[in-house]
Amino acid sequence: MGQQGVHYFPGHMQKALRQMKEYIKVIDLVVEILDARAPLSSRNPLLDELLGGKPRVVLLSKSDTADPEATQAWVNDFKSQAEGVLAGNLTKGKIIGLLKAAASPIIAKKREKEAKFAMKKQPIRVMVVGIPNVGKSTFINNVCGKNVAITGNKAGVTRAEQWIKINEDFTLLDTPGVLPMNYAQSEVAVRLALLGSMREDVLPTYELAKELLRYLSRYEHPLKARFDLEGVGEDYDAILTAIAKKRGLLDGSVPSIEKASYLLIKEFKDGKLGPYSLETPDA
Ligand SMILES: Nc1nc2c(ncn2[C@@H]2O[C@H](COP(=O)(O)OP(=O)(O)OP(=O)(O)O)[C@@H](O)[C@H]2O)c(=O)[nH]1
Ligand SMILES: [Mg+2]
Repeated sequence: MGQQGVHYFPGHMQKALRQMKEYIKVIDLVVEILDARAPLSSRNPLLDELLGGKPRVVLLSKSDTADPEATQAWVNDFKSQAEGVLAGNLTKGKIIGLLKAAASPIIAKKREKEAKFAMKKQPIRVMVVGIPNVGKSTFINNVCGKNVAITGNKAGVTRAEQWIKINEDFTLLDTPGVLPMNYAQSEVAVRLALLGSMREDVLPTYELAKELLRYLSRYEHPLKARFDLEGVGEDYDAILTAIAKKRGLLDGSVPSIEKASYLLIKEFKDGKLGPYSLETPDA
């Protein structure tokens, strides 16, 4: 991998950051969503700056696709940095109870103030932030109990902010995913490409697949069952060739390492390979 950093900052992100700077003034709570498979790489220091001292709940999304031990370690790790830390599968189960519990001190404070000044009860305003594809819109749909925000497994689905009133306690603000401007460490960009949070062409597909295999090699037999890799060994080309054979991915009559690389990355992104993480707090 080259030593050069990666620069990637589309115009809509610049605009989103500007608008979030305005909205933050009226926000009571920030929910920062990070991908549980790489919470550190999916943190955006630009957002840190912008959010200042606002109360924050960190939510590790896609925990169903991450190594449960690593996720638990991350939850403990983030506890000192936020009002609350949650982890979950945003496509299943009910998140609203968790959000309520995490936000209850903030709601109580607001109610106290409203009572003191005989003001009408207002929902707290919650801004949902994070880099692209971590599940911001999915979180909002989950809390809302119906599909009000568009979602999709690629970066940049949400292009503009959207307020959504949930109930008398919550109004949520969906925001477009924003990435840091530069990645001094291209390793971070590689992880984000593997999560589908960044354009994939930071590296050629084959190189990216090899990086993924390197991450997975921390786990015992990570792909054996899924791709029938009995006796294939640890050589990356041999693994990719076996995957190509298993799935009938050919170039003419030859197993295609390129197509296998693409498939492997896609399945990881979709969380189909198994619960594997790219980062642990102790690494
Ligand atoms: N397995 C799994 N998939 C999830 C989870 N949360 C979100 N997804 C999927 O991840 C993809 C991205 O979700 P979105 O909600 O569109 O992400 P976003 O953060 O709003 O993305 P942008 O609008 O592009 O910034 C979708 O395919 C979701 O179905 C989760 O907890 N588990
Ligand atoms: Mg979105």
